Amino acid sequence: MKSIAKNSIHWTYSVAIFCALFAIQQQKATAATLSNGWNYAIDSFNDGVTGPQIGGGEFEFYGIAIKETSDTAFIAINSNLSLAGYADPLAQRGNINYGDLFFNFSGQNFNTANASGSLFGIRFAAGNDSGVATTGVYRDVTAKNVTQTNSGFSNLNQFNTVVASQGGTPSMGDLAATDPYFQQTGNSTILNSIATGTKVGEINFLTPATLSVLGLNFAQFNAVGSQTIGFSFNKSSMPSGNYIANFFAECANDAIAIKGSFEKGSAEPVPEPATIFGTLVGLSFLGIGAATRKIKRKIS
Ligand SMILES: [Ca+2]
Ligand SMILES: [Ca+2]
Ligand SMILES: [Ca+2]
Repeated sequence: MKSIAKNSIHWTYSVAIFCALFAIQQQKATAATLSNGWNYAIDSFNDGVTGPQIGGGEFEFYGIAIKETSDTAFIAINSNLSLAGYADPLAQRGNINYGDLFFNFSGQNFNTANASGSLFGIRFAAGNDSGVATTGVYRDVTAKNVTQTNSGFSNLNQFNTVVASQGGTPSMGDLAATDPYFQQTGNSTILNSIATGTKVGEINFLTPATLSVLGLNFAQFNAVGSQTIGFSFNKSSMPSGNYIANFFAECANDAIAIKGSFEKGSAEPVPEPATIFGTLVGLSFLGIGAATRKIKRKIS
């Protein structure tokens, strides 16, 4: 009797655990598109605006993917826009390029995070109109509008309206085209370039061959833009936790946002075991019990 009861309890627990795991898997599947460790945000394939052409032109963005190891983050972009940008003598610096890539860990919308200077940013296009001097990872970032000086859209509502009126489907990758995360209306309200920031790390460019070895495969989602741009950076340049990342063309002729999260990196400073031991011995010698308990909590 006893043993049957035990077995039945065990069985009940197993089912409960299985259900919990199943629920977690289900949640993951809807929250992110994961493949070979890459988290993909696939954009509309017909919302890039290239003059009168809607979809498939020079400004079509197809997707962004992000992967991480314990200390490195990898970014890959699939698009028709080259890293040199689209030559245009009327545009600032003679080309319409990629704006900068923003990361927002604050849980607030883009403008609120921007107002408090809590954004992170990556300048990856050396020829764009970024307000920071060199490519790399920046913290305490504020963002500016450069659509005005790159023959671009004044606001997102204008972009969405133009795309839809020509039979395209506007999309912001993991966000709906009209998601209130970004301001939709107003004059020159698309903030797509770093205005100011503090440099905290470099980026290293990756060839398509290296990205392939890392398991990247945009083609499985029919994302077949002519350009695949990739780079990596040390995760110690950014916080861990959930983020929304996004980038626009300098004219806002296409844009993508991706939802993801970084795990705590091994490169983040952790206290040296010897130091902890020394501190604990020191503190107990002084008899500061409460302080010791506090430090113990911090360690665990
Ligand atoms: Ca697109
Ligand atoms: Ca430009
Ligand atoms: Ca888009």
